[in-house]
Amino acid sequence: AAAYEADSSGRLDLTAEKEPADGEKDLIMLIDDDPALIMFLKEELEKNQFAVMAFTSPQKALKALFDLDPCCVIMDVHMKGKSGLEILEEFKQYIHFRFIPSIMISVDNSKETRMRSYELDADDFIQKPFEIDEFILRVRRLVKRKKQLRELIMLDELTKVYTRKHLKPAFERVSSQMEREQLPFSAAMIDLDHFKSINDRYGHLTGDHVLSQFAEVLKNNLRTGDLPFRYGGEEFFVLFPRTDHHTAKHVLDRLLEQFEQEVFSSAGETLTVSFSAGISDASACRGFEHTVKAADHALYEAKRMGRARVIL
Ligand code: GH3
Ligand code: MG
Ligand code: MG
Ligand code: MG
Repeated sequence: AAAYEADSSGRLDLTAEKEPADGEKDLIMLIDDDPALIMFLKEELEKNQFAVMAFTSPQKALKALFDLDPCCVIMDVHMKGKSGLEILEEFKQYIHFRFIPSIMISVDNSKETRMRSYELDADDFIQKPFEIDEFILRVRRLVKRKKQLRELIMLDELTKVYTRKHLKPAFERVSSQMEREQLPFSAAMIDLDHFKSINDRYGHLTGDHVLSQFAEVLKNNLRTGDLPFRYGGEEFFVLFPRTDHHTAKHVLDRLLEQFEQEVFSSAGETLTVSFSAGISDASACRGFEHTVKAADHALYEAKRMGRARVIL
């Protein structure tokens, strides 16, 4: 994020880049079976303000991808156990992977390997050994481009959560993944309370501000693998992979408590807002429609019982 910092003469420097805190750094996933190369790359990438998670085992990397949401995946083509090209194919199963740049690295610069990488839609192929400054530059530009593209295509402009058209495909992918791994997963439908009266009393700009602020608090309360969507005007849907419905309720109870403490001000008045939510056990439901229906039904119960609550 750009920071506007005054220099010693008090002038503002609009180009100054603040060093991001550790938690805000873009995470790069590095997969290679050569520990020496990993050490070297990790150090160089960290010097360039990236956070790095390195894996020597492709299987472990594949499992971790789900929770990490990296900004870039760099992987070796030839490794023990599984080839980088096989992993690339498996990574494609994940919803956001389309927008995570993948860079293949290899001493094997044969035309066949390069062709296979590009066929599998790798974003770049870099032969080892490489010049590190050029390498960093290639990583940087891919990360930046894919971020812009991902935001433009997938996120709702006002709230910066996924748009509704991505919900069903995401559900199908998560669902088959959870079935394969025999893990529970849950879903929630959230609806802001008395939102029409907020618009009516304070105007649509205040309403918009409340919506984007809600989405911000929502994202801050979710874990990396959780997926938030804008379902309709003031309705949101969340997929919680690897989460049973009691845990999902706990997450939303905490979110509600936090959101109710947000104080908004408009035209000299202050207001607070609540939401109601319904949770469904997606692993026990029969498919997407059934899961939405069950969450919707629980939401209806929450409204009926007086709003500002989360119902299973
Ligand atoms: P309930 O507690 O029963 O949910 O009442 P409600 O007023 O929230 O429900 P209702 O569905 O009647 O109203 C939803 C309102 O949300 C109506 C619509 O004008 C408003 N809305 C939908 N999208 C947007 C938006 O993007 N910005 C703003 N400011 N308002 C929006
Ligand atoms: Mg190797
Ligand atoms: Mg509504
Ligand atoms: Mg509402």
